[in-house]
Amino acid sequence: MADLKALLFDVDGTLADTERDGHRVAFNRAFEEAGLDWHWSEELYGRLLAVTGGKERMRFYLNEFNAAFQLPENGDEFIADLHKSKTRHFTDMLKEGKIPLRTGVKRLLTEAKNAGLRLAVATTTTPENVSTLLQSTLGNDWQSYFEVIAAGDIVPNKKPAPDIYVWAMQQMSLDPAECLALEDSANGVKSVIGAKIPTLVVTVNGYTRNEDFTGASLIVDQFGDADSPSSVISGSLYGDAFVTIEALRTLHGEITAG
Ligand code: XBP
Ligand code: MG
Repeated sequence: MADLKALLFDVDGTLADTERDGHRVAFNRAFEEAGLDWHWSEELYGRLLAVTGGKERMRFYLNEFNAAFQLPENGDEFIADLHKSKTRHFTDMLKEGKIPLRTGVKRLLTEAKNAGLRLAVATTTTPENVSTLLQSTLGNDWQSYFEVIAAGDIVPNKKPAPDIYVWAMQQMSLDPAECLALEDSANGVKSVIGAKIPTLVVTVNGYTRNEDFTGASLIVDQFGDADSPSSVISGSLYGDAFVTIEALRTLHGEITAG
C-alpha cells in the first residue's frame, strides 16, 4: 500500500463549472469581436467539448461543423489571435466574480492543505485562466495551496493524453501510486489512467454526467459540504455525507492495497 501524498486537480468542470456559461460565452464574444458569424450554442459546445484545448477545439469546429470557412494563409496565427481574445473575455468574467468554485471545493482544498497533502493542478486550459480563477476565488494566498500548476501548452499532447499528469508528477517527484486525481470528464479519466494513477475521483457536471468513466474509483455529483451533501453515483464515501480527506485516504488505501 502506498502513502497518499498528493491530490492532483483538474480545473474546468472540477474546480469550477466553467464551460457552458464561461468558456463558451468567451469564445462567442471573441468570434463576434473578430466579425465572424460563428456562434457556439450550448448544444453545439457540448459536442465540441470532445476536443480539449481551445485552439484545438476551434480547428475541430472548422473541420467538422464549418468546412465552408477558409482559414487565411497564416491559419495558426489567426487561431492563436482568436484564442488570445477569448482568453481575455474569459479572464474578464473571472475577475468580475462571475464563475465561483463548485460546492465543497474550497473546503476540500483547505482540509487537504491542513492535512499536509501536496496539491497540484493538471489541466488542459490556459495557465492564465487558472491563476485568474484561483485569485478571484481563493484570494491573494491562492498560490499557498498549489505546489505545481500544470496547464495548457506546457505539454505537447493535451488530454486524453496522459502528458499533463505525467509532467505534474515529474515536477513533484511523485509516484502515481502516491497520488489521487480528481476529474470531471471522460477525456480527463483517460488522461489519468494513461498516467497510471490508480486512484481517481470523478465529480460530474451538466456536460459530462453521461460520459464513460470506466476506471474511476468513485463518482459523485459534487464534492459537497454539510449544507449540500454529495450524491454517490458509484463507489463509496464510507459513511461520510460529502467528500472528505478521510474518505479519500480510505479510498486510496483500498485501491493501492492490492
Ligand atoms: C478543459 C478544456 C479547456 C477549456 C478551454 O480543461 O478542455 O480547453 O475548455 O480552455 P480541463 P482553453 O478540464 O482539463 O481543465 O481555451 O484555455 O483551452
Ligand atoms: Mg475538466
